[in-house]
Amino acid sequence: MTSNHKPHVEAHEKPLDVPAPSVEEPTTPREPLPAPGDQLAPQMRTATGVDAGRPPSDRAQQGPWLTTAQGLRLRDTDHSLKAGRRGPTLLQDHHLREKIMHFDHERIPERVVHARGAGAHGRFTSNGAASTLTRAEFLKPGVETPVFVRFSTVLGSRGSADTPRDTRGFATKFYTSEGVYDLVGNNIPVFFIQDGIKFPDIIHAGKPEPDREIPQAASAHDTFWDFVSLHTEAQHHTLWNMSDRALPLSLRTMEGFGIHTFRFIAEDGSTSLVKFHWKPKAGVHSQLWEEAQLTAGKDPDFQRRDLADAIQNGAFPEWDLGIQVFPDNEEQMFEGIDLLDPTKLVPEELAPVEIIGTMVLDANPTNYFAETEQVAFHPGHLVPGIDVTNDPLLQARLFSYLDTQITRLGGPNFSQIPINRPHAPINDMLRDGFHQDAVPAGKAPYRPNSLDGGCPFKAGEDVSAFIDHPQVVEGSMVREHSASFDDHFSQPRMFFRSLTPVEQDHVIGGYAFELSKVTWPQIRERQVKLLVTIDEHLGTEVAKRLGLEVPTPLEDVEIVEMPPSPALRQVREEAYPVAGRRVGILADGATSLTDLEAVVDTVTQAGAMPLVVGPHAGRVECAGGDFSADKTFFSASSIEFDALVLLSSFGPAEVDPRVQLLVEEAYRHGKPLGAVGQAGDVVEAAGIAGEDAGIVVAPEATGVTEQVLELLGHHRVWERLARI
Ligand code: HDE
Repeated sequence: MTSNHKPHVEAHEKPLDVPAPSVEEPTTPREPLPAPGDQLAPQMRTATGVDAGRPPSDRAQQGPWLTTAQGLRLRDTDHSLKAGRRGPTLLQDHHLREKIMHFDHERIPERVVHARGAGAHGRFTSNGAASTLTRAEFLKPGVETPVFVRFSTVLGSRGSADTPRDTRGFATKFYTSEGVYDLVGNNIPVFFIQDGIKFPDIIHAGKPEPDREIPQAASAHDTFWDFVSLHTEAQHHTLWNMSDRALPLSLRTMEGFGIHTFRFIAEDGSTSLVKFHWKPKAGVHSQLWEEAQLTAGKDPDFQRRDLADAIQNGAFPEWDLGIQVFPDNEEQMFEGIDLLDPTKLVPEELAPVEIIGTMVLDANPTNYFAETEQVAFHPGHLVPGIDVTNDPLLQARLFSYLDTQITRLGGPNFSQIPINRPHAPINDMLRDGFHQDAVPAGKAPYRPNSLDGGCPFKAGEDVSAFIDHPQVVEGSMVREHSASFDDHFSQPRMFFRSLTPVEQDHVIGGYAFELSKVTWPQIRERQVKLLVTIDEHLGTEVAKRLGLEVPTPLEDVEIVEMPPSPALRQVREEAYPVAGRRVGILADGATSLTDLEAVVDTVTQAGAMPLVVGPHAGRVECAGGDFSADKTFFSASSIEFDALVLLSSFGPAEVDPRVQLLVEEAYRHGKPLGAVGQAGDVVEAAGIAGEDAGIVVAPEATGVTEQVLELLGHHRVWERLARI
């Protein structure tokens, strides 16, 4: 038995390629430390897109000495220049002035929506399946393209928690050889509004109320429900927001959707309409509402931390990119579904998702502000072979994204910020403006010219120019929408009826929670009427929880009965991979080290993350040796684990109340629980029957762990939840 057993490299431990800090302040001058191995910075491209052939670390601070922004070496930065030791500070203190001036301006406006986000670098590899449909170079077989992804919540401020009930943004920047392509999507396949002109309305309604600026990052308040209950087209997205999709467990376990229909243009000029889907290899998993609320308090950075930890530990998140393909006909309809209406999805059973490539996120950003905060996405960042459609929501977005960066990033040159620099040569005739990083040579930033030898020249199709699709347009100028946009109920009904009973219960609970926070009964009544119209069971159950009479459905609403779409469920028959999932292993002085090692090995071999929870930090003496705890009974919380294995009775007389709480919560949240030997007493003390679903009590550690991992493949013990 080894006494320096290290069951797990702690997720929060610094990566091994960074030297450990000394206890005393280091005083010997040295060059800055290299960035940790899990981090990547934007490639060294010039402001005009050229590979500078230098390491990205050249962007970091240089040299061993403290300097001013001008490179002047400084001897002291702790004392301002004063007239005498106790005298006033002198106006001539140029160092104080520079330091404070810069600090005073460190903040920029947060994004007006999607302010809270986390980013990562990676690469996308195309399998070529789309290359017959689009001439986009990065979708040709085997082409690998660097990407930067930013995930976000929508409503909360930059400092808000990661786990509110909300839609998540899923924005990907592809640095292709033909220029930047941005796929700016969400984790929900439909949107609240059909026309972008209403975006300020839905966002004003969802953001904190303007008088008291509450609640933060929450839709459970009067103005949100006032708007959506008066606005029937919002019902579909709202229903998704009340479902488990709005409570993703991790950014690694979310699907992504482009929502709008886009147009692919092939080499031969033929076109097709497509919808984009990101499919996570780790499966689609969510938190329960109680877990999400606990998490917001215990660890508001839960998802951001999870993403960074996973990448740091080499568990790189992966998604397949897929497309649904539709004929590009004049109606732009498919099986009666309007492809230009962003409140509608096309069930996968009608149009299967064809995989066209895979994305791996394999590096953390080096600097949050420089990269994740300053990255600027835009649905109008397109490449040859991909074009937009007339979806009126998408059309408004094409205005908005450039516009917002001017306020947020301080001028029109934001595409020159390192994270936004294309990996293709730029010759744009755009000049000057705040923060101009390029140094344009020549005299003639206009066309045609002869003074600069005619450069830049117009590109032809042969050199992959972007050619606007010559779509035929006609019609009178009107502020109206197409009649096919009027159906607001068929798809919410189809979505609700596609869910399993336990998922439907969560939706009912979501509505009941949110509407119980609404102060005006009139708004509740109005919304419940819409719910009964969507589905009688949904409306009746929510009405019951709100103490309302069940209203009659809206009259004169035509609903098309659509068959359920099992692809929309998260709870599925087949098991998901357990790689990257977190197994809490509770141990103390009475634990046998052999058992502990067996559990850690079994979990590790399955690709999951073992996290040892012990009575105190540092080394814990136990039966047969000692171990080091990743987490402690006083700091660990049940939300940090997807399953638990107990390796002691945590006595001697009564079970440690902190362990009991962990076990009770994990049980309540439907998590698989394993108890080895004497640990069965803990299960009993928590009032849980040993033969209950998802409870494994047995004498042998490896066998218990294997069964727990098998249960984890289904994410939760669903039959247990159905009863709670
Ligand atoms: Fe956005 N949205 N949006 N949006 N959106 C922004 O752009 C906007 C919409 C989405 O990580 C803003 O740079 C309008 C749909 C994501 O940096 C802003 C409309 C979808 C992100 C903006 C929509 C999205 C944004 C704020 C209605 C899913 C975060 C800061 C016409 C397909 C990107 C910024 C990031 C961000 C406007 C609707 C996704 C103001 C006007 C639909 C993922 O330009």
